[in-house]
Amino acid sequence: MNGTPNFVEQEDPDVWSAIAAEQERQQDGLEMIASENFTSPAVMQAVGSVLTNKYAEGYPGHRYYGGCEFVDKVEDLARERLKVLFGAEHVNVQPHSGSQANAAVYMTAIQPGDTVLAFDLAHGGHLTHGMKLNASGVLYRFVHYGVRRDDQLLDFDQVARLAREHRPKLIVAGASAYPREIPHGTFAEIAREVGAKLMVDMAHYAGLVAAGIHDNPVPVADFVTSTTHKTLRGPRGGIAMCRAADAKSLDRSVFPGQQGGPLMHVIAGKAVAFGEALRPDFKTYARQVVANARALAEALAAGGVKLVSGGTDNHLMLVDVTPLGIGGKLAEETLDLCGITCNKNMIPYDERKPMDPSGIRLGTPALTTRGMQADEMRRIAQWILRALKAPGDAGVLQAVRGEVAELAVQFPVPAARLEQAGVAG
Ligand code: DSN
Repeated sequence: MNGTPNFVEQEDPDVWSAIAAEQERQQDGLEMIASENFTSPAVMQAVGSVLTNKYAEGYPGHRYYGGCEFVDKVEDLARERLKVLFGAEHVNVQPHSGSQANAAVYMTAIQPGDTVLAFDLAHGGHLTHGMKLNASGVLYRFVHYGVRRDDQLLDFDQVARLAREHRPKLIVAGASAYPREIPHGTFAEIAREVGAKLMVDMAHYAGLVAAGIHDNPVPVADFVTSTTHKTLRGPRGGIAMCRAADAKSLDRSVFPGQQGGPLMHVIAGKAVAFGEALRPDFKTYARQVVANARALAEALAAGGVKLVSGGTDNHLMLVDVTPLGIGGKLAEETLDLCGITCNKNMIPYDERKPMDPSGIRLGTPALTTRGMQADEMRRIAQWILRALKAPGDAGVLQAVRGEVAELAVQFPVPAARLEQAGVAG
């Protein structure tokens, strides 16, 4: 492969310079956005393959275009591997994103105007779970449950009470900023009691489920959706799963319900990623993600910040930075200056505004992919604390930036392997 010409660089230096700068940013900094990860070089090559040229509306064996024999094979590989990974009866690998996977399940399970019970965005939910400006909130009548004020854990008394009061057709479980394992069986019991269907959006923790270290919602939920690019470490995209009885209806809701032609190059990347997640070393990776999150959380808490729910048992934590006398916006900007990327985040019952909330969200999936372990997490926690305790001190921030760079260089991102092979990353 050495010496493969870089066509982007040769033919479009403007685009290439942005790609190269992003590649450098990913290598030189510490990516702690909980929903991000680094795919393998194999996934990147599959996504950058000739499959991007192919239209394949329909499903394997039933396409609206000729010449689909090879993309059929790719989609079948992705479907079969995904079924094995989660023990699902039926899977659909075509959703372009988690949002489209969720929209397809809504279209399958309920009618416009129906009532849905889901996790409040302000407590850690997701905008496709009924935020009023999202299509979900426009089309359906969402009612939201949250976490308890005292321990910041899911309030199942409230879930049950709201379910009995509103008799939703669908209950949605899953979160994008909840640091604890979600007991899907408890949601299933409440759904059964009120005659609702259960959908679990496991986008954030799908990789932990695949590795067998978090509760698998597939046996108890009617529908399970996910993205493929977070802890699952695949290309950017979505998936939806259901029981055999709903298979036809779900497939119709994805295509033609939500989308036209599937992104076959991304589906190839999904197939490769599912293959990787089936290997024993993915379990080791996922266990390390959780161990790293715990080490980071303990070191941060010992240093004077508050953690929502007191800690974490998954890949992320929500850090209330207000005990340090700052808000989430300044915390995000300060860490950015140090080469540590994260996002400001509302904490439950936040009295501050979404654009400058009380917290930041930190995750360990991407750093763990680079090979970092608990020792590195403890060092990073000290840098985070030093920076957040002196946000206006350029000297401190510069010193932290230097230490971040020294650590980063020791842990190459997977794309560096493509670069070494002479392939544009
Ligand atoms: N935006 C994603 C996240 O950061 O959690 C969820 O879709």
